[in-house]
Amino acid sequence: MLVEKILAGDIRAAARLMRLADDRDPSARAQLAALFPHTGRAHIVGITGNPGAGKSTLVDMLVKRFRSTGRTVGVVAIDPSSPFTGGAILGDRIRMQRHAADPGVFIRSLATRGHLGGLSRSTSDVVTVLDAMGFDMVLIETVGVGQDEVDIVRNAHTSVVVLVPGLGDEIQIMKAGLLEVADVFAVNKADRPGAERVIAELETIQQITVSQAELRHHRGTDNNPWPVQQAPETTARIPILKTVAPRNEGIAELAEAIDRHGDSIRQSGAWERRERVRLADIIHALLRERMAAEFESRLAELERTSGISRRLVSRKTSPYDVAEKLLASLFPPSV
Ligand SMILES: Nc1nc2c(ncn2[C@@H]2O[C@H](COP(=O)(O)OP(=O)(O)OP(=O)(O)O)[C@@H](O)[C@H]2O)c(=O)[nH]1
Ligand SMILES: [Mg+2]
Repeated sequence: MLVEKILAGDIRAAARLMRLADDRDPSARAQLAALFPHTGRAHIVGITGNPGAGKSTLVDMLVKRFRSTGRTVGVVAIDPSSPFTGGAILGDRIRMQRHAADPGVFIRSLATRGHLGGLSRSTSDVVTVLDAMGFDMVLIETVGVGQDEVDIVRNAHTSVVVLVPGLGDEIQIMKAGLLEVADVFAVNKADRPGAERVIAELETIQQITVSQAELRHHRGTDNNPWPVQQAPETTARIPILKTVAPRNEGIAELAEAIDRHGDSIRQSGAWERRERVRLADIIHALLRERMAAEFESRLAELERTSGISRRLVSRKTSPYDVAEKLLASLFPPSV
């Protein structure tokens, strides 16, 4: 059984279950369920920002920093499918190689999947395994573009949004809706001109957007069946850290800001609220995937037995009727 091996810290068993889960192998579900009671301790940190913002370099330095404070670190790198960053995966591998011999570090890359929700589902599975293995920190690197990736960032305990000077990148980030999920800002490439301007801009918009992430959890979202009704506590300003990742500048301070945020949400109860939303999202993703697969196979069956596509085109039936029929077959009316 992979579960016992994983709980005993077997890296190869962990990688194997991650692969099975990513392939949607039916055997993975029971094993993830068996690991679940052993999870809930890891501090899950999302690192997001535009392509090339320096996320991988920051993650690499954060890994070093957290290791030096005695903590173990799991990394989930979501390979951007963007053509602009095609070479990034190889670069990341080389950069990360220095951690390869360290059993306190586990790095897993995930490819962008076709189906909506597939990527966040795969990410959650990897996080479950890493958490069960006892990794103290789990860092998730993603460009944060698209619903799936925003969901991943949203579901971290702490979201670090990486901005860089110039090119109006900060505006792009705002458009992508990432600003409101930020718990910590890192203004990276601070060796370049314009870092102060980005910081000034962030400070201005902060006054409007502060605690949006918190509010969202109180208010509830589409994906949150468990909104909390009481008024949000007054939240601290979102810290803004200046970093020059390749020179290891500002990294200790960034790591500290991440730790402080973790401590503060643990104390305020926001940690638990975030967990509720995160776990509800996993249920959603599982249901979406299973339902979609089930409907597809039943639709294929209809095609085989009654040539449904031809009947649709010739208007003998309608998409509305077919959908109703499939629903009724999956959920027979109770008597
Ligand atoms: N000048 C400067 N360059 C940096 C800094 N941080 C990262 N870089 C460089 O920026 C480039 C991109 O860095 P990555 O860490 O790969 O950026 P990324 O955000 O992970 O990129 P993708 O994963 O492709 O989206 C690399 O050449 C880094 O060396 C910084 O603080 N200052
Ligand atoms: Mg990267």
